[in-house]
Amino acid sequence: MPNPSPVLVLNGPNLNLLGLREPAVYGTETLADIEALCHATAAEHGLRADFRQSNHEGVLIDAVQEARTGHLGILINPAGYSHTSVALRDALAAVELPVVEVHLSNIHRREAFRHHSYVSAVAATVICGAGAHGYALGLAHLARLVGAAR
Ligand code: CA2
Repeated sequence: MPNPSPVLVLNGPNLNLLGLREPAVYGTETLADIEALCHATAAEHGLRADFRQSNHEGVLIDAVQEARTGHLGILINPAGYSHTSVALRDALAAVELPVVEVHLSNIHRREAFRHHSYVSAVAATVICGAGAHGYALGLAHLARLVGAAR
């Protein structure tokens, strides 16, 4: 396909540290490995992954708002902001695009403060505990939601 439609793949704070620390919790893959997986999976489904990471809440919110013009959907790992950010949740609700939330770890098997995500109520789908493969699952499902799945 010459010009595949973009989906936003957005990664929250500290995910730039993947593979460097806490491999027992988050696996050994780096964020660059996950980015390569996302590019390959998106291409398999006729999409293009616009892959980003930020440690800053406002930068993530700006990216969500900007996705309204030109992106078909959003795959997001909000990381620590899952459990704290009403503002990120509001931005995702306002953008009116299909949202898939992904977590590497199973947040429900971890500390109680990770059991609630503000994002989940505005996500079509939530995937957790599948490690990096969760991104591939999430993109395949997002392709279905936006009508691009093959
Ligand atoms: O399991 C996930 O994907 C999380 O979204 C990861 C977040 C955590 O706050 C969520 O509860 C669940 C943490 C982001 C990565 O943090 C790292 C910290 C140290 C080393 C490597 C990654």
